[in-house]
Amino acid sequence: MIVFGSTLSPYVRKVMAFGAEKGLSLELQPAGMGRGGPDFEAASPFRKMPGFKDDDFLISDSSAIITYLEAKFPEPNLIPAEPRARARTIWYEELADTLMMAAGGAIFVNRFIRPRVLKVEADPVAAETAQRDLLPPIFDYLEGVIPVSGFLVEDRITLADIAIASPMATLGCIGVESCPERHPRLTAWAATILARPSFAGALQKDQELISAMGGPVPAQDAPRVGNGGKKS
Ligand SMILES: N[C@@H](CCC(=O)N[C@@H](CS)C(=O)NCC(=O)O)C(=O)O
Repeated sequence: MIVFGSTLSPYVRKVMAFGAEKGLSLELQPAGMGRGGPDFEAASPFRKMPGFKDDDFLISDSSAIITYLEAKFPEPNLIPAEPRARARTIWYEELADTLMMAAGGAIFVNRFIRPRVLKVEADPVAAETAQRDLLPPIFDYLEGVIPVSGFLVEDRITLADIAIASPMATLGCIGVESCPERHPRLTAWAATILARPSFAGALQKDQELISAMGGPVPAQDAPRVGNGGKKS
């Protein structure tokens, strides 16, 4: 099975980590932002990553791919069957894919993708606004809901942990992390989830790639996430 894209995209990272937690071997082929080939374009008609191929089956969108993998390889189950746990798992996935990605995307695109990859003008104010105003309320919320078990749902690894950890991993690659003083539980949870083999290998390669490309453009005036908007 082939996943088209780059794990710098949290959507791609989510699919790769989900497959790894299931013990699947998913081959990652570079695609997106001008790269790819006929299979990627057939899988992803709007050229968004991830695309996916399993024999003659082609599809895109991380949630669609994960739905396919969960149905085809039900064990270990990563989307709970119990109705409330299942709904909460999808809530966390949606939180990651929508609100976290809106905040994280503005930061990552303007500190790394535009200046270092595309080499076009970036919008540092959009990045700083997202870091100051959009990310802290999400991190505050997560700080309040992470159970002592260290897993978001059913006291075991599920799609919920994988989905929320994925954008945090990408942001961590450019030095944007939760503040351990304000978000001790979230910070410890993220460190534990991202140390799992399903994340750790790709993460190290992504960090090396970002460094090799010059690292993120430093924030001009950005506060640490969660220190009340004060400069660190
Ligand atoms: N809802 C989609 C979102 C996919 C998406 O927006 N991917 C971004 C990368 S994070 C992308 O391919 N951007 C490149 C582009 O728009 O050309 C999913 O869950 O897979």
